[in-house]
Amino acid sequence: MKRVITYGTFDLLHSGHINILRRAKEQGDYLIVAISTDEFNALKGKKAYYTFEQRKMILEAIRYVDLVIPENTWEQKIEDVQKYDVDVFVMGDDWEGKFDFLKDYCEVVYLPRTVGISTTKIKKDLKEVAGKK
Ligand code: C2G
Repeated sequence: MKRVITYGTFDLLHSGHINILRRAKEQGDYLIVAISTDEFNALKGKKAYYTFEQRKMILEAIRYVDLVIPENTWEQKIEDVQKYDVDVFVMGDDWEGKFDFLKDYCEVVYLPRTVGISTTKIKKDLKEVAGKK
């Protein structure tokens, strides 16, 4: 059983998120997703539209996802990799190189981001539509 982990906010779920989750699952047999808590998002300078509980429930409904855990800190990754016996760590390549320290503990894979979609773009586009009404 090859175990994979990935991290993120996953707010306003979109095709870019689904693409990374599908490709992360393809790296093994079991995918763990660590979702940023609302408090950790504040540390990341992000304010998610959906609460942690809502984002957790949505991610748990995705066929590629086997387990959802909270991401509370930047420093929990090594502990998570050991605690969940992870073989592969996956992130989008906007994080290329940032988590190479995990190479001492598991395989580290950065996958190309999906071009043209982001939660920020969704929020911006919706604001423009609302402004035109
Ligand atoms: N992503 C993607 N393509 C997009 C948008 C996002 O592949 N168009 C990927 C990101 O690269 C990331 C994942 O989807 O791997 C989740 O993205 P975010 O929710 O924006 O997560 P982020 O804020 O980058 O948090 O400790 C790591 C952080 O929690 C990562």
